[in-house]
Amino acid sequence: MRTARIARTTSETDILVEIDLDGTGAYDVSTGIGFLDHMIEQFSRHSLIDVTLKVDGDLHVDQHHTTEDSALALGQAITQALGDKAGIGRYGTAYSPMDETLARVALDISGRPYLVWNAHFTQEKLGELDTELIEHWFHSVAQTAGITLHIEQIYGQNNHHICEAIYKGFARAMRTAVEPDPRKEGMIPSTKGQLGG
Ligand SMILES: [Mn+2]
Repeated sequence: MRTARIARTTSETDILVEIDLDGTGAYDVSTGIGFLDHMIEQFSRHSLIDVTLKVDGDLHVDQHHTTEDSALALGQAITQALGDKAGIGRYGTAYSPMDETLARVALDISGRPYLVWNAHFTQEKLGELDTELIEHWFHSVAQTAGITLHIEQIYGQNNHHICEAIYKGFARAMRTAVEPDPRKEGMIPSTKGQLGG
């Protein structure tokens, strides 16, 4: 079973995350930030990874800890559920259109965390979410999931579309990367013999 459950409590946030990499895209997300919930729900639905994510964070301070820790915990769960990564596709790429916007996401579950971010928001907020935290969310998930993650907004104007196209592209690229490849039959997809970084 490629599942994981992480409970993580700090002085800033109290988090529970459960995932099933071989799910159906069923989700139960509540971070206290509506727009962030909407994005993580898109991630689940389009990756087919089941995601339960409950965050009780210090939103009276600001949204930083809640946003960051939701991504750190989700990434940690992905790492735990993948185990030794035997038999997975490892790489994923998606072009993600949404109305006037086109985003591209390319990733490698390499064990080497890296974020290349080439997207720009022209609004300070999407709903209640500070848009500067979106890049930070992807940086954080890349760190704990061990993903080399390249995200590009090729074009687009509407900030909601830009953000949603990126999350959906990330979801579809992750779906490809975590999917078992029957031709690999339990092989570690690296000539190094490991994908631990
Ligand atoms: Mn939307």
